Amino acid sequence: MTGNIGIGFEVRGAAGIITLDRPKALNAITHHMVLAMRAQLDAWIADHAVQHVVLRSAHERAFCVGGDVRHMAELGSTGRKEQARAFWRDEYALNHLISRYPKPYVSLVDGLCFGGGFGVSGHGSYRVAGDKLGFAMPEVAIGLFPDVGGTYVLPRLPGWAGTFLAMTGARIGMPDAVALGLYTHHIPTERWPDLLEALAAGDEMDALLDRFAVVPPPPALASLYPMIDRVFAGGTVPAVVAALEHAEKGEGVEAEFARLQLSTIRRASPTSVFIAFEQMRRGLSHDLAGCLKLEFRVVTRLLDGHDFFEGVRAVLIHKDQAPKWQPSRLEDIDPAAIAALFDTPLPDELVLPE
Ligand code: QUE
Repeated sequence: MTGNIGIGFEVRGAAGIITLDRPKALNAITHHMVLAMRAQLDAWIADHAVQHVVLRSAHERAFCVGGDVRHMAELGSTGRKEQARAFWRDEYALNHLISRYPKPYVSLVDGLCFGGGFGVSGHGSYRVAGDKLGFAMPEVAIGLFPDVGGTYVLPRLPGWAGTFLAMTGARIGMPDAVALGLYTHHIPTERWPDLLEALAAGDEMDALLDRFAVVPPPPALASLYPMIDRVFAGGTVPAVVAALEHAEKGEGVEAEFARLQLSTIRRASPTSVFIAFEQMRRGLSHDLAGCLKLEFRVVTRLLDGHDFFEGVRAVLIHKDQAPKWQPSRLEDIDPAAIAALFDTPLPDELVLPE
């Protein structure tokens, strides 16, 4: 059905079904996949046979681990930055279309869902989490930042959970992801074939999802959210780091959690950590389109920088996990330079429909 292009489309009864199928790259989204998905979604708007849309993965291990950043880094480092920018332009426009799609749009998400995988699922009207969901916005680890509308979604999560997820790239499981509202329903993965059948039969999506949904187990982080809210409310990156340094001196699960988050933040690109923090500070003042427009400015500027290429090299290509960031320390980041990444307009800004 899906051939070798990484994505397949099928109309089954009342359901338009999109299947991500690029197993060797854990469904990392290529420019081709973005364009094919866009064209199909546009066509299904006027197709009266299609009552609702379902996005799923062909594989258990991953829903989608993000955009095809390896290829973007290659394009950017070999004189083809405009091709890389065209990918992000089209990806963000797809994220935006999904947020305002005129038919019910549900993603069935199990396994890994990172970055760009959230971009094609998280803005839809319904988001179903399976048992083995692993959600993260891990871009700070590769010198990027939590884009695809992360600027919009993450600061709107309860408390300061979004700032925690953005600055650390922490991976959370299904119960936490549902508790935070990233997903609207938990439906056990073994029930998905029946769910698809009912969607194909034309059952109304809202009632159907409620009928299949079950209550998730307690979130792993439940006891830590009060601490997360205290620490990540810090107001500046140095204040958050100082709060974590204070918390790690204690004992028990909170100190252990603080140590883990500190080591994660210190391994990440310092520039990316500051960008992620700035996204959270600004996101509440913009709608999704405004947030995506800011992200397009930032990603464009990062193509002229160092850390994105170094991060992809160290984490995804050589896998030495030893990126040499520039600047290398959080102390060396100039907040004004970070603000300028967001504030400086481009000659060719991302333009999205009203
Ligand atoms: C952060 C990311 C990505 C990531 C790892 C991060 C990302 C991405 C991939 C990825 C993984 C496996 C592949 C591939 C890409 O990893 O966006 O092609 O085979 O796509 O820490 O943002």
